[in-house]
Amino acid sequence: MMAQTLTRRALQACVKRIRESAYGRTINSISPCFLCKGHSSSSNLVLTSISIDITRSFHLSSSFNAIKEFILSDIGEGIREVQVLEWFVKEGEKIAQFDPVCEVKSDKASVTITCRFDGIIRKLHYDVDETAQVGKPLLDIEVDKIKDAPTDHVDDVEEVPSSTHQTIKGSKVLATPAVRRLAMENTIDLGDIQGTGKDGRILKEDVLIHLEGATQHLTEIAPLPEQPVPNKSKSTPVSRVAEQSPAIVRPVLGKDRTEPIKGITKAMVKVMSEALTIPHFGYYDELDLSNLVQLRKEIKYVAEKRGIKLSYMPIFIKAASMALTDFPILNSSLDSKCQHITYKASHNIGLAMDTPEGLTVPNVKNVQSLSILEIAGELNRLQSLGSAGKLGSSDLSNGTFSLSNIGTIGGTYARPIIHPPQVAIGALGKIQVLPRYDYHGNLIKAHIMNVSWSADHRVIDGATMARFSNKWKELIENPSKMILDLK
Ligand code: CO6
Repeated sequence: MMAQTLTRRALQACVKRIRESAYGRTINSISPCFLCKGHSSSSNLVLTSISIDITRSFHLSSSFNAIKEFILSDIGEGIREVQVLEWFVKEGEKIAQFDPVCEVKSDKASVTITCRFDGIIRKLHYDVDETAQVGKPLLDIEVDKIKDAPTDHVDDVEEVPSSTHQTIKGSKVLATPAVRRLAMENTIDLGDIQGTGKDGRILKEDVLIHLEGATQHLTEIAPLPEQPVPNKSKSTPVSRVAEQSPAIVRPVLGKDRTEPIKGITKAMVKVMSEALTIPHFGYYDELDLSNLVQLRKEIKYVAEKRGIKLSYMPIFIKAASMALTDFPILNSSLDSKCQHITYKASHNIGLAMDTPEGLTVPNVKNVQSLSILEIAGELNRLQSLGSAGKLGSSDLSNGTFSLSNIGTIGGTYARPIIHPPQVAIGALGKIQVLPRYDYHGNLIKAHIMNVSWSADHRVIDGATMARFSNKWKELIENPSKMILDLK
């Protein structure tokens, strides 16, 4: 056996077979013919080189009894919980590092979670559709005890320069800068936390669990609001007719259903509650789209030939970007304390999208440097992802201005709600053929669309909104004027 040589490929195959057969059970002996069966002996790689692997495989199987909790790590963007959409694994199944485990959906995007260990799935902590908590176990894996799972808690593998070690209560607190930042942002003293990482290192999960414990404690001690006691002594006067006629009892068909708010609705609750703090003002106008309707008829087929569906939306979006160039304050964001306004360099124009899961607002990035056809292509991509419920967080984040084309469904005017931290949004009504007078006073058929703007009155005034709207309207009503400034 020692003298036999194998090709590198064959060697890898051997190791793989040993691992596979050793996985999850105890191997007491490995015979040479098992190893060498079917392999050529033409290479210069000596079999002894895999003796370590054999031993490792042997140990791997014999020590497959450490159950490790796979904690759902921080996904970022302040996401604290996710909905489990699909499991890719079953209890009792073997899994390897980086294999996909499940798909989860936050209020922002879908994410595929991959495994951090080699092992056997022992327990899935959630059913499909249940809400999984960040920082809590997602599943249990039986792992190799001797293998130190290197990618466990990716954040915590980060090296911390010794100078950043903080001395609390006479002892060093081990934590990565990210964990320290998280603790600092939540005014948590790291000395109060017992680290569960290597050598007592404090992990992000430890901070989150500590934080959650504190929140729970607060909820527990908060007094319940006093309920008003109904005054039974006062009787409501009822008419004699009502007294005499018996109440009509109608059969109840079905029963009430209460379900948790989740997914996109949850995001809507959050964003709209935040938007309530913004003093909105509205500005409305009417546009004659007759020229644009004619132009789109002519260019729609050209786009189609290039595999792109061209609706009006890419033109509305491009015109908005061109107008924003003249009114950059409408493409800005306001900080939560209203101390600073940031003029955004990119025109990332969000569009309200009606998807099977509800309203979502992906955005087309850097519209200022895209052609109308490129915007249309991007819109097509976002629409197909939206209808499949697969929009990613990069598509949904960093929008700087928004448009909502509710006219595809119906309606004329609307009152759109600003998507914080943005400062303005426009809602577009249905394009209708209506009678109007032309420049010479003749009655004509016109394609009319209404626009309803909402802006944050803390930083935007009505005149600015009106001037911006005029500029946008001029471009939409006279699309040939757009050509001059198209980039
Ligand atoms: N009127 C009439 N017809 C229209 C309009 C308007 N305003 N806009 C587009 N269309 C046409 C469009 O040209 C297509 O016609 P064909 O090209 O001849 O097939 C057709 O309607 C369908 O367009 P489609 O939806 O495919 O594409 P479009 O690029 O126009 O819109 C979208 C994309 C993602 C904006 C749209 O699909 C959508 O989801 N709209 C609903 C948005 C929504 O739910 N907004 C409400 C947010 S909450 O704002 C809010 C204040 C409240 C009301």
